[in-house]
Amino acid sequence: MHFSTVTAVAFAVAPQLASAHFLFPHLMLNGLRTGAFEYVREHDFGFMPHNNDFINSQDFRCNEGSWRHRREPKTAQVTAGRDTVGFNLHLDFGIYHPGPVTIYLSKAPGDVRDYDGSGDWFKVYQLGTMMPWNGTDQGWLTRDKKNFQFRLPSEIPAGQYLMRIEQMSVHPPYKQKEWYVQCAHLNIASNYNGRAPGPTIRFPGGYKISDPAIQLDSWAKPPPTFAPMPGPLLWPN
Ligand SMILES: *[C@@H]1O[C@H](CO)[C@@H](O)[C@H](O)[C@H]1NC(C)=O
Ligand SMILES: [Cu+2]
Repeated sequence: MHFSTVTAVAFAVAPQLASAHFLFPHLMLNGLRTGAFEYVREHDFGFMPHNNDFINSQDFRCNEGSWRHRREPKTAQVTAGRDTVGFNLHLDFGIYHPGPVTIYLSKAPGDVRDYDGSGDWFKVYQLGTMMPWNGTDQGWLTRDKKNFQFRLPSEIPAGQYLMRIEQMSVHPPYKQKEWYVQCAHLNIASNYNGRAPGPTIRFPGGYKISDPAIQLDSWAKPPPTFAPMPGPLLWPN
């Protein structure tokens, strides 16, 4: 499904859906929004959310159908310690969904266009709630944001990488969540040759339903006052 088809259907069928759900087709590169799917691997799930079963699927890496789109995007040339990267939502919408946004990197054995994301992932970005947090949707720093950017750390070995963004929406009842993931293609120039980035996890397997982040109950009374982040510690740590 191509971007134009997705948006055309969204507007024709249910305009509110286009703003209620989302995808991340734009790589952000030094503050500039690149074209839709120019550097981002498309998938066949459009802007629709997955439920909690998704964390146990191989599609949790880069979303359903992304493998067959792997040769479509370009690979962005970037430099560790210098360039800022990230993702922007489709149509420049804000995310309108409370919940953490995390970004991971995984080094391809060779050409990232042939990499399925089955290797190790380390986390380089996360955004959660204000501290302290009063438990409301308004307290999420991710809410209403449309792009998520960070400076690439210097401590990344040179090579080609999948960069994966994930949002876990916490608004469904109790401990149910909605999941959104998308991957971009990076070729990272770097002089770093220190210890390997970590801690690392794999997808699936790296997340469990029992993880504190997923156990967050946004419908609890009284409301929660702390929202643990999904996944391991940030690199560098
Ligand atoms: C919770 O915090 C947010 C952000 O500061 C604020 O907008 C909202 O009014 C607060 N809500 C309550 C019920 O305290
Ligand atoms: Cu939703």
